[in-house]
Amino acid sequence: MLPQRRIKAAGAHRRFRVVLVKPSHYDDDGYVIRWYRSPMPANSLASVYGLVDDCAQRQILGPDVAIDIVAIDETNTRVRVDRIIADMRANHNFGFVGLVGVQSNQYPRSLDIARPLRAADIPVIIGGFHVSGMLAMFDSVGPDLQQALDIGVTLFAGEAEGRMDEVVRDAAAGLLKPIYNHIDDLPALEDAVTPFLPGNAVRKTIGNVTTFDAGRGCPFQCSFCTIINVQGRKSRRRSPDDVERILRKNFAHGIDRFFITDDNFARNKDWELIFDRIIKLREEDGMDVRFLIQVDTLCHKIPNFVAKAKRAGVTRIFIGLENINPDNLLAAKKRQNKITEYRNMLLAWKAVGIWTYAGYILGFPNDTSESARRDIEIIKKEMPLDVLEFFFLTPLPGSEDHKVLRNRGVPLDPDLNKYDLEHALTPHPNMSKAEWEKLYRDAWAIYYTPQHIATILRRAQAYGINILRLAQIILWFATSLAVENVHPLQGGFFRLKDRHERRPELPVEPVWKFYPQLAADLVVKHARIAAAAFSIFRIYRRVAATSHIPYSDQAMTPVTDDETQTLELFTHNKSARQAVDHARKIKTLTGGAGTAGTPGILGPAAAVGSAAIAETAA
Ligand code: B12
Ligand code: SF4
Repeated sequence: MLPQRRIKAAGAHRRFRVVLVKPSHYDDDGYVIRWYRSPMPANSLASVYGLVDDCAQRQILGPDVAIDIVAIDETNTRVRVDRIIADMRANHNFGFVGLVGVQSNQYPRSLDIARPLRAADIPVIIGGFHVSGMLAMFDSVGPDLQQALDIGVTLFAGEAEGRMDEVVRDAAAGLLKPIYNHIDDLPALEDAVTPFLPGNAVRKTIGNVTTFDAGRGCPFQCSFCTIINVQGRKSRRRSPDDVERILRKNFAHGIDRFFITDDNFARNKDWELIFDRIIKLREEDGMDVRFLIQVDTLCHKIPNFVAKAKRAGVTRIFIGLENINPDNLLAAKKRQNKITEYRNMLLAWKAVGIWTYAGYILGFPNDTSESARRDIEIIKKEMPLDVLEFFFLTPLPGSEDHKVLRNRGVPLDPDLNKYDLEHALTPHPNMSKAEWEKLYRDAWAIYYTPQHIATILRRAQAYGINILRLAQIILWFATSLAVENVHPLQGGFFRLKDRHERRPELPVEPVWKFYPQLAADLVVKHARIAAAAFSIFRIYRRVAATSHIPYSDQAMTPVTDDETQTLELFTHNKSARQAVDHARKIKTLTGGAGTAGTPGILGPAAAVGSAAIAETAA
């Protein structure tokens, strides 16, 4: 029997079964990436679960049909297809299996789960970014989506808020359509159903952290981005009442840490109303809730944004820094990222004691193996960043880059399993595949040296940040790739592997080979983690012992006008120097701003904030 949530329905004599699976994907050896504990529940799963649960509560199939829902996150739970088949068969296949939030890299795994289910005549629906991204960018279904249609899988593109009744009713009537395409009709989120996951699904995560989206959409136009083509460029958002409901519901269950998954919370049009509501919950109702949010590099220019984020309990922010070479940023249409603002922005967050995570993309057209290494060194020296994480520039299905390359006939790696931002998938003008891959692996080692870990902790200590907690996160980011061979965002606690959970194209390994190898891997990996933990803990102890000594360095120095002549960030190449000249011209045009408020090249926030955003978002 599968664990499930039974909705009480007086008099119900039939049960419609919905099994929701958030699939994982295969590692480079072909095994499903699965952990004893994953870091946090998947918001996609919670959103879809909430919507089906809402159908159940409203008894949309009539008072005599109850809806049972099972939620399985494959990153922490083994998907037993045989059991799902047995369970469904016992119920005369009255129900469906939903493969939820399927990313491109999870699409091959999803098809592998779907095949035996379809062979047993169980209705299967796939939704998520791969299906939505492909149908958003192309007029016809390509060969990979066709594979799903050929085995009778239903595809769902777009968002399910307001559309789940139709899907559930069609499935119950045995009339599922091949494709539900709502990509051009994005629903409003005010008063949308609250995402929800039952206790048994949340218990397999670390504990007191969960995810929710307060809004969707981003106004910018980065060419590698899928979000704008799937969720749109207009801000759609949940109401502050909804957000309060989500927070209270979780808080009542002991969950007080949240990752707000909006790709750009700074452009959620109700950010201030939402922060104000959370500030009230924290300051008047005593709810000590804390947040990680994602923002853009101009967010510090929005009046009150940083200050209110602090009061609302934001302790960490994630920024898509992406690169420090303006030519690369321009090539990716990331015009809102101005290197002349980076230090202002980071220092604004640091001044209120908030940690910064930044994503850095390797393999933009102007990158060379040497320039990227030099750029990381510049960041270490001149930018007050805590955690830096690296990605390959990847033409993700759903992005403009993917569409352009495909239309031009550029050879793209055909294995969707690799579209996880951790593989080189296209030819690069300045690097061979091997050089690019080496650069990616080396980048982590170049950033997370013992010396630089000490510097990050020293800086954080000077800003009043909890450095023991930061040291733990650094351990996670510094070791994930080296030890587990996965990006930290795909990581978890204690890797689990089953001999049979392997890509069907690869052979099942014999017992005598598989288990000794698994045991040896476990010993080696845990020895390496222990050694890294010991080394980082020693660094932490050394730094903590100097807490009484004031610390400052180049990265922490407040922004000055003349730093454009001295810092390598602004002088390392021609395009950096041109970016500085451009910023100067804007400063002159906007009336010499920069003499008050946040100092620096572009001047105080309010003076040019909205103009800069309008310029870049246009
Ligand atoms: C939060 C998040 C994470 C979190 C948690 C995972 C999660 N999904 O909650 C973490 C940090 C772990 C993460 C990691 C990764 N992520 Co991520 N993540 C996101 C983010 C920001 C939000 C996801 C979300 O909650 N969206 C809101 C939900 C409601 O939308 P949705 O999933 O599309 O679901 C709706 C519809 O699609 C539909 N639907 C979906 N499923 C189903 C099923 C049925 C039956 C039906 C009817 C409808 C339906 O209804 C839903 C409600 O409207 C998205 C970007 C984004 N804006 O979505 C990236 C995103 C999904 N991630 C992405 C990637 C690449 C990754 C990583 C591979 C990156 C890496 N190398 O580490 C890893 C993979 C790890 C993993 N196991 O998922 C990409 C995927 C792109 C693509 N084409 O595949 C995205 C789009 C970001 C990007 N860079 O473009 N991620
Ligand atoms: S800032 Fe760029 S990458 Fe980030 S969500 Fe917006 S368009 Fe996408």
